[in-house]
Amino acid sequence: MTERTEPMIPRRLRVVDSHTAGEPTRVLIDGAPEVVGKTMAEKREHFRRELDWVRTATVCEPRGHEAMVGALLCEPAHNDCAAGVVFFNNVDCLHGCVHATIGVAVTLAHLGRIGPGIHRLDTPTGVVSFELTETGAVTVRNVRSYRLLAGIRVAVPEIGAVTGDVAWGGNWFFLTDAPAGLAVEFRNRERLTDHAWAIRQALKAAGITGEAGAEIDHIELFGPPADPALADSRNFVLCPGKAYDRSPCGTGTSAKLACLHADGRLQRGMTWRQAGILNTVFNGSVEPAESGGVHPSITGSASITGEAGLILDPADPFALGIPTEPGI
Ligand code: PYC
Repeated sequence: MTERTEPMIPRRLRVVDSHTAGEPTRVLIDGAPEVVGKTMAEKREHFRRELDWVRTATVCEPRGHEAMVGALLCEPAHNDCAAGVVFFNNVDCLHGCVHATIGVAVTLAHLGRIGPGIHRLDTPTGVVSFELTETGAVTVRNVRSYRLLAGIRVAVPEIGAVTGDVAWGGNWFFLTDAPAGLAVEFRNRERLTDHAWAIRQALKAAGITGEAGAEIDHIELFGPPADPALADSRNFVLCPGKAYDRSPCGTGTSAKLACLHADGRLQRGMTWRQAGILNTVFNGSVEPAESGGVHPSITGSASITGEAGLILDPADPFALGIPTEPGI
């Protein structure tokens, strides 16, 4: 029988906080145990299996909150990358995360580890490159994004039939219009949450998934922009832990770009301005990918909001955070 050893829990984790278009990112820059694996996907699995306490201590209450996304900096699997990164939230690891990639870019610049130019980041969904400009804007060239299913109808209890697309943008999304009478506006965030959550449960009950049975854990609702001079569309994105994305969601915008391209509505050289629930905007464009779908580029910016040492006091009953139930 193999003996299970208790994890060595450090007393202090160093983090840099930022927000990208309103959505927070907490970058873990020091103190966490090493994540092990030959690929970033293996490192993510090691983190999920062995180091879940790092996730809960970093982004769950009492130090974090439901909307906070964590990014653990680690050794990249590809040595031409500036860093490796594993993204996580209040309930689990994410596959990819574009707003947090922008947060990581601005954090690395804040720490003096990179300057303006093009850099590569190793992530569990593949190598992502980003360009940091002198003004602090960041353009992320995201992983190949594509629409898997178009015009899928799902029966949602107490709502009725909802039709939408299933697409990959670095996470799995179901994209649909918000219903008549439910405007995509901040004041409606609780009703939008309930609506999106009901769709997510209905997709699960109907066995509608992404590729290889992957759960569709992000729901994206669309409505007209508040100001058509500033944006082409406004979205509300419900994330896996039932927090809504304060930003327009970069992987969600990538999924949207893939659908627009598949519908012939967005070509190379055009810009799609995606507003989020706070009316902040990501600019998106596409390069068609050889194997189908697109390579999206997403431009946004992030502001540093803090630098801290998180203290993990063994006498604190909540030293490792208050875990959120995945099923909520
Ligand atoms: O920007 O890709 C994104 C994202 C995913 C979840 C929260 N933000």
